[in-house]
Amino acid sequence: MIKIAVQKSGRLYDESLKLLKECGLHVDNGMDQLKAEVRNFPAEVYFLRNSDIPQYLEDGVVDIAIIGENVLYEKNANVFVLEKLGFSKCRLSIALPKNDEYSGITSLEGKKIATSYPNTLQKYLNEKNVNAEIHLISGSVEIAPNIGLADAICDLVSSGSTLFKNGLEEKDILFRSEACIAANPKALEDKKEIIDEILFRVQSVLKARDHRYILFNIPNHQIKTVGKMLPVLKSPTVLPLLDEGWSSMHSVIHVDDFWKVIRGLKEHGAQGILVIPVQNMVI
Ligand code: PRT
Repeated sequence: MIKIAVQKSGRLYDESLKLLKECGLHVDNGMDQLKAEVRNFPAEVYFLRNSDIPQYLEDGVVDIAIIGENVLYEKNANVFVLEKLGFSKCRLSIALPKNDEYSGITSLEGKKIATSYPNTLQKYLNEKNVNAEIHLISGSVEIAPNIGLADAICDLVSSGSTLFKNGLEEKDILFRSEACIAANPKALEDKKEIIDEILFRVQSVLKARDHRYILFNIPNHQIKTVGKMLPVLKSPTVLPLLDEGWSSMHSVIHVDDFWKVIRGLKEHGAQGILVIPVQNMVI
């Protein structure tokens, strides 16, 4: 039995449960439940506060967790990051009122900085040999300069709209973060097989999200040329059509190549191009 922690409610909750579901884990979670059984896998899911997860993970109360890297770094948790998950991307940044002078972190020498991330900020200030006063706030950090509580803030930014609404400007990035799967070091040894199984499923789901299955009809004389344009896993599948002189080609492409490939296919006479999401990808 493996114990998996996810955030109880908040920004990581939906994507975490979606990922577990796509990995084939059916979580029986009801409202306000702290713990849920997984019906078809030897696992229990614990719904915890994001900020508490690093400690539970380090203490071995849970074996693995879906958590923001920023929280692990802040708590200096003795755990292993097994896989970055590509969601809840954000950055921990220094921001100042829009018209304030800033020519690097040394501009904050002797100033007051409000943050919920004192350890990460202190580490950064130490690296840069800057002495500044850290003012710890647990929420709504962005109002601190407006009410005279601090000269600058150090907070998470994703779209930047909160900073904008509060007349602040992002000046420096300390840390880039995204959701990840992290594990307790002892669980990695004791429950290696089951953790490997989860990781294998997660990786195949993540890979599939980045790829599309495409199929299209192509005149036979273009097969070789078009085949070279497809950045495929091995080699595209080619099947004859009933109509003489035409074939159907099938392939898997990375989303980053998508528009370039589609344009090329059309230029070479491809017709009836179908694009299908890939559910799982095992290479
Ligand atoms: O209560 P609990 O401890 O469970 O939750 P929490 O307060 O730590 O959680 P939550 O749900 O706010 O955030 C969970 C995780 O989401 C964080 O630890 C990050 O890893 C990640 N994340 C991604 C963010 C953001 N983006 C984000 N934008 N966490 C917070 N924010 C806040 C930021 O603090 C600021 O107030 O959103 C505001 C800025 O957003 P933009 O889009 O206006 O720039």
